[in-house]
Amino acid sequence: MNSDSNQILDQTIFALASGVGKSGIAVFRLSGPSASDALRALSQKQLPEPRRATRVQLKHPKTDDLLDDGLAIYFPGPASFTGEDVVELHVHGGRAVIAGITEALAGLKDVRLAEAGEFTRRAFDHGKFDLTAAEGLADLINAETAAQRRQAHRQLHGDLGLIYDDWRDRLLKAIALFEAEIDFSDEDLPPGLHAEVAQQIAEITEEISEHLDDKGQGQILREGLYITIIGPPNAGKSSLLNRLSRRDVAIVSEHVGTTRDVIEVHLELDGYPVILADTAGLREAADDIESEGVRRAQERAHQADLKLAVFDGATWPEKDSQTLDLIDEDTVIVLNKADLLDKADTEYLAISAETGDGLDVLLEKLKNEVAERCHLSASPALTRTRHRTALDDCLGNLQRFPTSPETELKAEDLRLAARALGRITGRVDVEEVLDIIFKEFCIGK
Ligand SMILES: Nc1nc2c(ncn2[C@@H]2O[C@H](COP(=O)(O)OP(=O)(O)OP(=O)(O)O)[C@@H](O)[C@H]2O)c(=O)[nH]1
Ligand SMILES: [Mg+2]
Repeated sequence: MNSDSNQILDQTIFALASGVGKSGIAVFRLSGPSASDALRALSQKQLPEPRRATRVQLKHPKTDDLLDDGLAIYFPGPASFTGEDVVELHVHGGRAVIAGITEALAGLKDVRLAEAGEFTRRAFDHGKFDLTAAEGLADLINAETAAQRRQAHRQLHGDLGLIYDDWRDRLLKAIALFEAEIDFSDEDLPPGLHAEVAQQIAEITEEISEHLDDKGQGQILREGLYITIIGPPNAGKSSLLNRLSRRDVAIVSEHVGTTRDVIEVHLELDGYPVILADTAGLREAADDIESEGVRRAQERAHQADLKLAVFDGATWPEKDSQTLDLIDEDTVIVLNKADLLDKADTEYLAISAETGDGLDVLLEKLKNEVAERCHLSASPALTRTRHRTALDDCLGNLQRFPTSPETELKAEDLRLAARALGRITGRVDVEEVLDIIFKEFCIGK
């Protein structure tokens, strides 16, 4: 996007806000100084009452051609989504209607098609919300499961931004105290200031560390939990993938070494998003292709949040070393082909991908494991690498603070830490420190 935002904000943008393709109703949204003029041009009438759905006939301003009969809503700025004048047109969702209105709007002076994310960008530019809320909005639109939706709502409503802003505010206050120490002689300042700054920095450091030490739950919930099925060839891994996804996705055969590529399916387990992957059977490969398959299987196993190791009940108690090597505390182990098992094994869960035996128990176990790894915690969770990177940066500076040798360097540590936090919510102006000094202290007398 062009960064010359002053010039950009003079322009009025529009876009089809509803999905593409035929639909009962389609919604166009316009935002900017000419939004109301555009509505007048198409409806050939005075503006409707603000925020009230009003029936209008929309005509092409040049040809007078009737485009559609629909509803218009006018939201005068700043009380609108973007903070600018906004107009919504609700029309019939036919291709020709949409094409006609698009063409009519694009032909108006100072009106152009919006770029991706531009409405939200304008809302941010007008202080409607911070960056984390904008990201929450994007997540809400992309949410596929109930838990993702809840997390996105929370972020959209500013819960996450509040935490980051609170740390930043407290940090700015600590900076103000610290700079006061530098700038003013001891007699002018209350005693114990130095200890107070150190104390506050220690508290913020502790809270950020805790927030970062979240095992990636929020991020896993946003992006999906990766479960990889591993095991020796022919154990029934592909059969299990098909069972769990209730689809015939992967080829199943009695041939040893059927699967070579990694096959992924997206599932929802108790509202949590899961990406389940089937992989090649682990063994000394017979050819180059299988060997590549085994390499990919191992790579996927290492990247997985959770592994599902499948042993073959027909050859039990044989356990191959390649699968054993990959098993760790993030692994659920099952014994497939329970129907062929000589005698029950009490150590592992026996299932049958063919008959469905034991699958409900396995599903229950998987749900618990998934919930543990991406459950919606009581406090808003870290959801993006962008936030994590900035928080790591902030924490690094805060941790350096106590050991930095000079006052000037210490002040710089704090300023960098505050700037890193500001990057998350989109508040980068550290000059605010000065305001705080004057507001809170009246040191200037
Ligand atoms: N009796 C019995 N046979 C099963 C069961 N599950 C799978 N099979 C059979 O076992 C054979 C291998 O199944 P697959 O699902 O292809 O096994 P795989 O682990 O994906 O095998 P590779 O892709 O070669 O590593 C097929 O003939 C399946 O029909 C089961 O629970 N019981
Ligand atoms: Mg397979």
